[in-house]
Amino acid sequence: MRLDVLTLFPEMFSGYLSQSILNKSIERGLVEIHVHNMRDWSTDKHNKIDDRPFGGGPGMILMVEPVVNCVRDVQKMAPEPGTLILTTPQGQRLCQPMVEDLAIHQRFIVLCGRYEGFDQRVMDILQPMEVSIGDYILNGGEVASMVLIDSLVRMVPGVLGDELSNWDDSFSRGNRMLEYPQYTRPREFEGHEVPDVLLGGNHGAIEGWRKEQSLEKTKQRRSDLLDS
Ligand code: 6GU
Repeated sequence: MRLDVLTLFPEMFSGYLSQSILNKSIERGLVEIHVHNMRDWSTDKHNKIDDRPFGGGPGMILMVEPVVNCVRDVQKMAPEPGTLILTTPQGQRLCQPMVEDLAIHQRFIVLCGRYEGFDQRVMDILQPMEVSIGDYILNGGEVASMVLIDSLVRMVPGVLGDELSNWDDSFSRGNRMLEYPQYTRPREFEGHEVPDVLLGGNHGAIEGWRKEQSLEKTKQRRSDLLDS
């Protein structure tokens, strides 16, 4: 999977990209991530990339020309132009089935929104898929892009140790339940004990207990998941 990120704050990605799962996946050649500074596509001598909105109002708007030029140039950096995604609170809300559908693709270009947003003609011309990560406002699309990238990368075969686990995670099409509780050593801590069933070695009983725990937790916390 190849991801190209277009942002005005490329340094925000360096900590994220050096994190172990991602870094290993990049070293092993499973994932390629390129971060581009949209400012490099400025057409102005002061490196300007935003301007005041026509009609007035607060904030600055990302200009159409540098953004469109940047996307077109980056599209040409690989054999296929890829799926163009724009992170914006006005987008379709990200969910695990959407991640599963997207993860089939080999290449993505992720445009990170900033300020009061993009000139509408960016969306009209490039027709990106617009994605939000939830009903709250962030200072920019960068953190949302990292969330999206993180969710996509873990679907790439080989990135996780256990190949099946990602298609069976909570919220996926294959599993509408929250996870059951897990324990490790010690068996007792400050009077809190590990449930006996997990220590007994009866795999049928363990599986039954886990299903029951998952169902109970889902009923209590996320009964909406059981409706679908
Ligand atoms: Cl994608 N961007 C911003 N700025 N805020 C958000 C978001 C995206 N998703 C949720 N809130």
